[in-house]
Amino acid sequence: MTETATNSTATLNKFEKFKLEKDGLAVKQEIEQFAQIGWEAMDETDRDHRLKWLGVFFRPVTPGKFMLRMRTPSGILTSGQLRTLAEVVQRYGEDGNADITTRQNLQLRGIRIEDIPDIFRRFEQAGLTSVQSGMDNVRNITGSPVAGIDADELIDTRDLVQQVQDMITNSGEGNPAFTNLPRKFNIAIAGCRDNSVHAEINDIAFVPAFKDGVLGFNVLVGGFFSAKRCEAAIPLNAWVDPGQVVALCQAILVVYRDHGLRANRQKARLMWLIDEWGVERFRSAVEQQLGASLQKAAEKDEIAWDKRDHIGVHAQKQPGLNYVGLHVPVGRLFAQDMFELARIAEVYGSGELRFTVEQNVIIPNVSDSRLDLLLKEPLLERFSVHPATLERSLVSCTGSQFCNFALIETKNRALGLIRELEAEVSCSQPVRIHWTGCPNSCGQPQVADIGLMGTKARKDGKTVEAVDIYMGGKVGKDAHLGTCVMKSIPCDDLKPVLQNLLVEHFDAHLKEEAVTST
Ligand code: SRM
Ligand code: SF4
Repeated sequence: MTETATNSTATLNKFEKFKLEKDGLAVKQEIEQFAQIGWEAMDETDRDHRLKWLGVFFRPVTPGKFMLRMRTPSGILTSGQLRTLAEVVQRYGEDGNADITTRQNLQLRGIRIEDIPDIFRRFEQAGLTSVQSGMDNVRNITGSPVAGIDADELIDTRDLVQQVQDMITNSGEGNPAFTNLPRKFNIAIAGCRDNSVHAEINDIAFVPAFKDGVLGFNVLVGGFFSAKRCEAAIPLNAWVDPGQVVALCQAILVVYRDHGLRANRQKARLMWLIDEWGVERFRSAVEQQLGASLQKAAEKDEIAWDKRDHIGVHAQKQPGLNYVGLHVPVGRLFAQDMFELARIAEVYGSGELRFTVEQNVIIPNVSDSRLDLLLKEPLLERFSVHPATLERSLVSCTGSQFCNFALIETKNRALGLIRELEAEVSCSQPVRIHWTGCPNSCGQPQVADIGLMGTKARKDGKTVEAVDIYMGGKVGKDAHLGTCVMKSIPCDDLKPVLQNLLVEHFDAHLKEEAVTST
């Protein structure tokens, strides 16, 4: 890493200092020792921060019970891998469960540090990795959840996503070249027509585009959410052939690693560097690093559809085969659910499963003749192929049950409230309601029709859990971010407010009203 004028050692924040003292990935060699001494005896920086380079997250809310964040490129797992993860949750996860995340990924909970070495051995045998999934690393790389099976896809992005992950993580071994970025980093590759990865909110996004009759990608850069600022990605004015995707990611990461701003963690995401330099200078620096000129962006991209949620039964591009999208309420899974999903994928499909950024699961490759039986499986009573209209599009971050940044409880409240609303309001169209427990925006309220961001408010002289309300997020074609329209609504007062919004903006009717008017 070179030191730029903006990044002199004197101005380094405490995170930059501890990264310089010892690379995050170094804890890989110490994991057996941590397991022996236990979490209470560990050095605090190793425990609270550096372990995240291995995907192991200390949870101050449940001290001693860690969270394990996997990497599942494009959200794809085999049934064998899911079974391994189910065994980990069942055997090692005290009060364990798992959550499907907003990056098509899985997080396991209730894990003890004593069990990590054994768990990592199991991961290795199963071809799984959790490396570099937290802190100043590149997060799980998202791709279309129906890549390779989508009847209307343009580019099958599965291999590309895997190759980018392999480049960044040295095929899961860990790669010191990219373990000291200025901040977290998100990459998405869309080969579909509906932008099913939320390209606009990634630091680098590839969207399909034709240039002179050749199919490749236009490149967007700098999209991010943070507590201080949220920005949609902007065009890099570059078009690349699929064969250049890995090299371009590498070049951008090197430029960001070596020149990204490090003084203030609230101003360290890629967009801040692009702001400081201007996109032209940034593009030139990337070209220099790449050792080649970038072609100008194609005039238009091929994102022409509204975003699909992939729930239900859909014919694949392979004749006679279908993918079946199951709705997993707020993404929460227990070990038994994971075993069942693995079994179902094997019995009815090809033994593959895929997660979506809406925190749901897809079973691909189900033949026409097996569909009826699959649809009768008891698990589908809870993980439905035709969920209730409002619950269908509900997304929620972790919230205060496990996350110490949270200002409110999210998942349980989100589910409880949506079921009450569903009983009282009839809505003919899905409304994408996203909950996020604090301004970090992991639940992506800015992409939602109605986004709910946790905050605190005063009510009757007391501090209570509340939300700021966002509206206007558009996904798919012409995606753009929603904005805050109401502030500090106490959660206890939220139901009538949401009812009004649904009636006024989404053509919903109060059920009582509907009955009296007929
Ligand atoms: Fe996030 C930090 C959970 C997607 C922005 N996020 C956290 C931590 C690690 C905080 C912590 O240590 O407790 C949360 C872990 C809680 C837990 O126990 O589960 C957490 N983030 C999540 C997940 C699990 C939410 C979910 O329920 O799905 C998502 C995991 C994705 C994955 O598999 O890797 C998750 N986080 C996101 C997204 C959405 C996305 O990527 O599309 C964002 C906004 C997009 C972005 O990053 O630009 C997001 N998370 C943040 C931020 C704010 C980043 C910033 O630049 O300021 C933080 C705080 C930080 O990094 O300092 C954060
Ligand atoms: Fe935690 Fe806040 Fe992210 Fe929710 S949005 S998971 S509360 S950091």
